[in-house]
Amino acid sequence: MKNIDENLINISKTLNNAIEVLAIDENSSLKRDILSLGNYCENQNFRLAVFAPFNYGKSTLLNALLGEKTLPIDLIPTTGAAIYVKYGEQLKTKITLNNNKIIEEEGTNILKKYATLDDNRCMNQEVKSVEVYCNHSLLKMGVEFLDLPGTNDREEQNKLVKDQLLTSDLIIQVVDARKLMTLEERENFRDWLLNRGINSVILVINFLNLWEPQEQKDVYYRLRFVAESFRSILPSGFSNLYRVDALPALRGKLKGDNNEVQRSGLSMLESALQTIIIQQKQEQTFRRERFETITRISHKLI
Ligand SMILES: Nc1nc2c(ncn2[C@@H]2O[C@H](COP(=O)(O)OP(=O)(O)O)[C@@H](O)[C@H]2O)c(=O)[nH]1
Ligand SMILES: [Mg+2]
Repeated sequence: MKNIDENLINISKTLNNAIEVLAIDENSSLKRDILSLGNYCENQNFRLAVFAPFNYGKSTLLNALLGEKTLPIDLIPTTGAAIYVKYGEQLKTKITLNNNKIIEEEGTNILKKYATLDDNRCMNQEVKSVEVYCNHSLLKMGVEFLDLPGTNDREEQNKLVKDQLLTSDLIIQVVDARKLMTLEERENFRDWLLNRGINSVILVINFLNLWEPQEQKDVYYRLRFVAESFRSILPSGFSNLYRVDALPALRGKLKGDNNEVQRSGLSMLESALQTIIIQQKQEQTFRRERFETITRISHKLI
């Protein structure tokens, strides 16, 4: 469990009361940021989010970490909601609609109906939140995964991703080894994360296995150079760059083939994540810094 800072919760409650009294518009950025603040302070779990354009293997990577094909993956833009994956004994999905109706179902089939994009690549407007409960050791430690839509599609999805990044404790930015981080991705990394005070970021290179062995070394070396130019703040001694071939990793997990999982790079990421999360959760000032970041952003909007 993470240290919940009662002072921060009180400040956030006061701000929430203030926006009620002032009857601030439902859709204003200020109201959204203050709601984010409350959500961030009260969430007892450590939230790990994935961030990248669509089709970079974000959902596949989370499935590989989970060791199950839990989240929807496809060649077309798929993830159509912020999907929180939390600990539960049985695999179960809970959908909360905007009218506060709750739909709960065993398994994850229901995600297709409520949490994937429609034929026009739009999100389901009825849905308020999507939670999946899974029995997994990392989740049992008080971690939750957050699967997000891709960033290079529609403005509505971009807005959702930007809000969700603010309330995530650690972010994995997935990089496609075939593209070496486009200018847009580098700008997003800077503008959506670092410039907003979100510094706990890890880069994970996917699709490196599609290159020849010598080319893999060159691509890795060039991405190492890019990763070093970003000031990620992680516990000392940890790299901010990992290589994971997400699909082979998932296949290895599904078959129980440890060698394949090892070769895919997943084992190395898993052990780094475990230690980084344990250390960050012990850090007293961790939440406070992000709280200050969110209030600073809100302040600029007033
Ligand atoms: N060949 C290959 N395909 C992958 C890999 N990772 C993901 N994919 C495929 O890429 C497509 C998009 O993956 P998905 O996880 O839905 O991407 P997302 O939009 O970023 O969540 C799917 O068809 C995956 O099977 C990989 O490591 N190698
Ligand atoms: Mg996805």
